[in-house]
Amino acid sequence: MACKRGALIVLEGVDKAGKTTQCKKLVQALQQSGRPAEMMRFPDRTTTIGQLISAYLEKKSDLEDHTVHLLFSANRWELVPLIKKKLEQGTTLVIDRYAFSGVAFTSAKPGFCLDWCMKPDVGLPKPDLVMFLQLSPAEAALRGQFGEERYETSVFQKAVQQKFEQLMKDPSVNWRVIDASQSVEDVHENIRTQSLNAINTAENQQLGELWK
Ligand code: Z5A
Repeated sequence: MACKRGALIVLEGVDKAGKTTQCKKLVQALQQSGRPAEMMRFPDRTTTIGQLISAYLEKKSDLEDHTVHLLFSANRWELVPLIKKKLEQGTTLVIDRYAFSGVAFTSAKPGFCLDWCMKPDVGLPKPDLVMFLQLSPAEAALRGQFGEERYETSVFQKAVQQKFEQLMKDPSVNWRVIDASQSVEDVHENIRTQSLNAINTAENQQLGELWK
């Protein structure tokens, strides 16, 4: 009998919402319950393309806005063969940011529309579940100051949040909004429950194509 595929689970959210913390906890919980699971993150700064992106985010280099958008997308596409292989092998992938961040961050810049920003990511493996970790700017501020990287200002983050809200209206994507203001454990419990449902459903479904 062919093995059941793993689920593609994405965590999105505003700055400091706890995405990385929760991705790690979810992978650990799934593994401890005997389910194969691994974490990935975008941008993946380890590849050649990822290093260009990393230098841009760290403000060590400047890139034209369309160019960097396409690089973020290319960074996802270069990992697609690995993503598909892992899912086919039955491993659930928990991904820290995906195409939704790509669209929300670029379309928050002047002169960009959602439609153009979505195009390069059309056809990527479609997540079985996208959880948006919701946190108010005031609560995020309690978790520390913004860092030094590009995009880490409250004005820009507010614009990004509005773009995420537009993206979440799309019924073709299985969105769940998670209250990220609760304790790490309470947020985890919510995420774990949603993820187990998605894993069970994905077992009997073909992997979809995003925005197609
Ligand atoms: N970007 C883009 O432009 N285009 C794209 O296509 C993609 C990304 C994929 C990558 O940043 C940047 O690239 C990002 C979007 C853009 N720019 N910004 N801004 P990154 O991935 O390297 O880093 P990040 O995603 O910005 O990380 P983050 O948002 O700052 O953090 P987080 O992962 O959401 O949170 P955390 O690291 O788990 O937790 C933050 C702190 O809060 C930490 O001290 C925790 O201990 C604490 N924490 C976490 N949960 C809680 C709870 N529940 N209560 C209290 N404290 C908590």
